[in-house]
Amino acid sequence: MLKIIIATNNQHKVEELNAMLEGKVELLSLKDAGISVDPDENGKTYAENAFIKAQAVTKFTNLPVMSDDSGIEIDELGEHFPGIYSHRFAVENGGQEKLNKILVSKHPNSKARFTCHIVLLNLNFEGERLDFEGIMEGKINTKIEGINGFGYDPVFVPEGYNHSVATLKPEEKNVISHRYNAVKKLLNYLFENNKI
Ligand code: ITT
Repeated sequence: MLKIIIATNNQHKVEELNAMLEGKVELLSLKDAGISVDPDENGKTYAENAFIKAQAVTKFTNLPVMSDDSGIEIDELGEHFPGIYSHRFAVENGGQEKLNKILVSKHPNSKARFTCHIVLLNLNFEGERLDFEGIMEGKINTKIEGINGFGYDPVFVPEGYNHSVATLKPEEKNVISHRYNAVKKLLNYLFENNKI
């Protein structure tokens, strides 16, 4: 089975990606591969940051490496914001739980979207780069809701739904999420190129 190292320190991402790729790709976490890196994500786009994270890991392995850079954009906060700063924005606002409370009280119903950008390096040859992006549209909730998922999930209501992502079971989130929409493109590519 095709082996790919996933260059993330976020265990939630590893679990979601594993569930989506199960049986098709053997995903190795940094921990599985015994690699420890925390590169400076100083890019200006999801794509740049995803490349920085994957590139940092290629130094330690000959296996293909994939990374996921993701974030939420909340229209009432400005264009593409917090976007690539989603993690930092939570830290600067006293942590994710505190920020989620602020968001539902100050920006209920604001249009919002999640984006996930996946970069896959060294699949067929050294230096090869492949990019896949997925989006999930929705809005900010009027209240904190649900305990599943992570990050902004308790405050994000996907288009066509009445409740937050955190109220969905993993198997329900994993067929509508921004991450799934990116992984779907990755899987199509791997299938069409006889890799899986
Ligand atoms: P790595 O860089 O090690 O992959 P990270 O958590 O720092 O881990 P990002 O830089 O991509 O990852 O930051 C993405 C942030 O956006 C993340 O911390 C979450 O707060 C949020 N986020 C991304 N995907 C999400 C999802 O599916 N549900 C809820 N929040 C999400």
